[in-house]
This record gives sequence, C-alpha cells and structure tokens, in this order.
Amino acid sequence: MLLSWPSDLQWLPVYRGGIVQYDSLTDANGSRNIVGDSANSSGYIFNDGSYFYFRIRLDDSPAGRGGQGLLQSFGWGMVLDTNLNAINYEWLVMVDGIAKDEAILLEQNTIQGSVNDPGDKAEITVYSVPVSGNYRILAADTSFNGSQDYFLDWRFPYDIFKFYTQLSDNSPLRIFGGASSNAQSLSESGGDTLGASDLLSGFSRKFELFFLIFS
Ligand SMILES: [Ca+2]
Ligand SMILES: [Ca+2]
Ligand SMILES: [Ca+2]
Ligand SMILES: [Ca+2]
Repeated sequence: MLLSWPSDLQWLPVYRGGIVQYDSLTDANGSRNIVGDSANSSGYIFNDGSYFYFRIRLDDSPAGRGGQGLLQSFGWGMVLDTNLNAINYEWLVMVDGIAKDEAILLEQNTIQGSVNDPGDKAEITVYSVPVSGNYRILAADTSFNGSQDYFLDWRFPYDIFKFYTQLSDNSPLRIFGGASSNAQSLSESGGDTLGASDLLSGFSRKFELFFLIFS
C-alpha cells in the first residue's frame, strides 16, 4: 500500500513553552540553516500509525550531489528524549546525505558522553531505510533571507521505531531538530540546531508518541 504524506494542515508544529519553535535566520548557511519565525514553525511532526514523520524548514534546498545524488552531503535529524531526562538524548532519527547509499537512520546514543549536548555522537545505528521513497523536498510557504525556503520531510516506519526503542503509543517523549556536517549528531558547529544550542533549552514540550498530544 502506498501511504500518502501528511497534508500541510496535518503537520503538527513543534511546541515549547506554549509557542512554536523556530530558529535564527542568521546562524548558519544554505541548506543547513534552519529558519522560521513565530508564525512559521521550523519543525513539524506527524504520525499516522504506519510512519513517524518529520519536517524541518531550511533556508535553501537540500537537494544535491552527496551520497547517491539525492541530497547534499550533510545530515538533518531530530534527537529524542525518551527517558524524560532532558539533559541527555537517547535516540536520533537522522537523514544521511553523506553515505554512498543515502539513508534514514535510527541511531541509539548508548554512551552519554557530553552532558546537555546534541553534538554527543550516537554510537549505534540500529536500523536504516533508504532515503529514496522516504523523503520529500518541497518549496515552503516562506522566503526568509531573500530566498525560497524548503521543507525537508522524512519518515521512519512506526512499528520498527517502536520495536527498537521499546516505546508504546502512549510513551511520552521530547524532540529537538537540527542539521549537521555528519550523520551521527546535531550541532551548531558545522550545522544548526532548532531554537537553541543545548538539549535542555532546545527540547520540545513532551508529547505522546502516537497521539501527538503536547502536555
Ligand atoms: Ca538557523
Ligand atoms: Ca531562504
Ligand atoms: Ca534523556
Ligand atoms: Ca554518545
């Protein structure tokens, strides 16, 4: 069955402290610059029971000739706080435009190396799906910095996500988006992080995995 992507109205903006999360327009460049404002969130999620969907708003198109030629040679992803201690992250869902076979990776941060740092590298890739068929690049409804912005959308199979993370539909979690010069972590250095530089300041409000109810 060919499942459709969420419509623009279905995507849920990522919230923190009662407002949508958005990132500075001037702290990074090109397709690694996450952009937005208070009316145009920089990050979105959705879950239809088959896939967990992710969307970030970028200053320029991420299309390019990295890896197999789909994306530029960078990473884009979201780290997840699933043990509800926001000073570390447990999982990273990463779009890898660098590898020869471009992929969307579910990575586990098994060693909490540097506290409160999205740049702490995830140690283990537990599963991956091809970028092809599981991503979209769409012109966004904004043009920050005088250039058309783009959404990078990606998705990961929900049953596989639950299997490896051992989360259930009702599990609460937090997320924090970013871009990277590698495929194992997110960082302001060489990349961009969404709304803040550290985990405590950057994680969204808690929400339930399937029902996407922000508490
Ligand atoms: Ca930015
Ligand atoms: Ca732009
Ligand atoms: Ca944590
Ligand atoms: Ca680590």
